[in-house]
Amino acid sequence: MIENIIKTDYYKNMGLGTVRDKVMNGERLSIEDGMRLFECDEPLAVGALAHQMRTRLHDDKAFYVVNQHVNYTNVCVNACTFCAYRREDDSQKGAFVLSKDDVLAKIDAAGMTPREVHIVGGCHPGLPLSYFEDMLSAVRARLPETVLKCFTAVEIAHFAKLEGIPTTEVLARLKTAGLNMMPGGGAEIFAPAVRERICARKSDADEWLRIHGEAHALGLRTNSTMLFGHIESREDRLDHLDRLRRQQDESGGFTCFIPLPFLTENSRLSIENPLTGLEQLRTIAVSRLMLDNIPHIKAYWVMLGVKVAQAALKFGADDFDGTVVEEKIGHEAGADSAQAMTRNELEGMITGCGFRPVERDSYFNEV
Ligand code: V47
Ligand code: SF4
Repeated sequence: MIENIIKTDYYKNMGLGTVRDKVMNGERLSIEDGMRLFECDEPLAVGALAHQMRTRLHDDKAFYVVNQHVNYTNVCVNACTFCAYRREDDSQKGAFVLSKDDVLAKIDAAGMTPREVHIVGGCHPGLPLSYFEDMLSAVRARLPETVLKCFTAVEIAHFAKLEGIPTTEVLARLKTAGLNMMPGGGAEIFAPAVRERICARKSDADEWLRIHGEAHALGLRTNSTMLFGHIESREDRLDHLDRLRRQQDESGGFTCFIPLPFLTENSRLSIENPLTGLEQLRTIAVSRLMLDNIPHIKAYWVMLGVKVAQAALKFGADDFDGTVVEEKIGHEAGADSAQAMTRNELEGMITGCGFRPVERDSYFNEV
């Protein structure tokens, strides 16, 4: 069916004939091609091209993982204007810092053996690197087979600054303590003028990308993200995707890309035009088409909501993320999705829109 749609002169008539041919031949799209896709009057045409590419890569599979998220603190020195999760200091209402035992208790309370534990938090001013090494060693002892996907590049930069050591040393020490992989958070939008207004204090694009390159050189795979639908332009999104693609050409360790739509509740960042569902889907499709060297696109149901995440599987995404267990960052910002999903629920969501559910590990090996 999809073959019939994209065989027609339809694309030529919309000025997308060359873009269509490049996608069909597996050639790289330019930033100008990306802009044509953003400006095309028909989002379904863009979605069909992205669907063609995801089908070529992954057939009718839609991946999911049995995982658990743990947030160790919400106290953060960075004060990003979009963030509803952050607290100023330990005394502010709702502030928390988990001890190593608290983290273990959350893992025990979930009552399962996750294939992946995703641990991230704010950039707390008083937690030494040894706190994170102890936490990782303890979780590793409790879950010997689980992939520990922890700490964004922004946190790694923060630990290095507090300790007065290079980020490569932080990564090496955390790897020794049990770290297997890094999540993709903190990338936001790379364009400096936007970064200045949404997350002025934290790592800039060069630092974020450099740390991912360092992790890749150490044999740690990482993920990547983009926070969109706030004050950035479509040009900024394409610049972001292009920078990720160039980093991947150099260091090759990105496993997946996660487009995160901005959720507005409890945020200090006010925006004029809230994202439509269609613009979310179009951005996911353009991401699939631009990122020809990143194998997977995650439809993160927590931030997108289950229904948009399901539709995203037809707009280039191939992964539904996971069981999650407890989520704070999106829910503080008004996410109306559940906190957790069971394996059966995830499989039902996937089969419900015509895809084949495939359980995976963090590296996308089928299990
Ligand atoms: O870096 C913060 C984003 C990210 C808001 O690597 C917001 O597998 C929307 O990176 N509206 C953290 N987004 C989440 C993240 C992630 C999630 C799931 C899987 C993986 C992975 C990574 O959440 C932050 C920021 O970009 N965020 N506030 C908000 N109001
Ligand atoms: Fe801190 Fe992350 Fe929130 Fe920024 S997004 S204020 S770095 S917790």
